[in-house]
Amino acid sequence: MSHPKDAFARLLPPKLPAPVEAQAHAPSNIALSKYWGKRDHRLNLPLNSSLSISLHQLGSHTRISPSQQDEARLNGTLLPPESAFYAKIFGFVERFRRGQNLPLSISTTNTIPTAAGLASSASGFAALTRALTRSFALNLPDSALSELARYGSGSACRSLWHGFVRWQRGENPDGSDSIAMPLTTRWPEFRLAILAINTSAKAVSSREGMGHTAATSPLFAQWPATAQADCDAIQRAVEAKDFPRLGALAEANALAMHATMQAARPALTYLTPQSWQALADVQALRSQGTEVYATMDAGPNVKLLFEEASLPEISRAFPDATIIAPFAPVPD
Ligand code: 2P0
Repeated sequence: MSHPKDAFARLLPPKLPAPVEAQAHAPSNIALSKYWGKRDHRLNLPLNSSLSISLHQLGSHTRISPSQQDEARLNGTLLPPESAFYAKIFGFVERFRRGQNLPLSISTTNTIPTAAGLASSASGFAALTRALTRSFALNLPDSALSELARYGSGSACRSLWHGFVRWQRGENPDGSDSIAMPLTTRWPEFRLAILAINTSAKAVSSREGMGHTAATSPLFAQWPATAQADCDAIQRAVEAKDFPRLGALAEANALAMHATMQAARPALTYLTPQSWQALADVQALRSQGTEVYATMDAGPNVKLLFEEASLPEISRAFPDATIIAPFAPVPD
């Protein structure tokens, strides 16, 4: 059976023009209903839709210029060509170039504080996609950029916009409708807080972790339908600005995802005793009347969801938290 054409073959001209200097910024994002499992590895297609909130100014800034030879910098440091990070960046760039000899110098700065220990692949691939399309003068809509970014990292397709973003699972075999779109709801009082539990690199990548969970966890069979229903319900809660419903669904969705990992064989454990303590603290605050909920990704750090009115209680309970106002104006 022949493969359907990938997005690069469909959306890019056969021959790229000479690159020019270009730059782009993309925000990081946190999923309120998660992506954890693929239905197609080659096209990087998810089993279910997911819904995220972007992290305002926390994200990646990427600058591209024509060069004598390929080179990449991360936060100002030149990456050795044999490093995994360099291979990831130029593996993705090669999808654009498809063998054409167009060497580039790529410099990425992450505005996510490294201390927050957050994965930056979502914002990194979204910023790289936007910067590459500018450098090669590709006049593509954001929906096409979302599709291209998805090949770098699934979660990157949600990082092309600020605010709430839904990645639609899609149905087409070529993945052309598996793209993200921003929701129109603006929620200026919505807040996130990042509790940095552990900032060192994780031992098991998301990609490996979701593959292992899908392959070995007996609980995984329940996951795609649960996650799809959560995504739809969370979108309705966002549109209704029903914060307690949104928070409860997001927390339950995150715990269900971690339950699938816990049941994997061998178990995949990203949450540490400190993560669980933070969850207990969140639940204690809630029992005292503060509307705060938690979500966790493929790592030990805990992210809190709340509204501006609860900020004094959150700051008192978690004085070291990084607070994010996702709907604050974004400077140019
Ligand atoms: C999410 N995560 O929805 C989920 C929740 C981690 C936990 O998307 O294989 O790095 O590159 O498509 O995008 C992380 O997965 O995985 C992720 P690939 P990606 O935010």
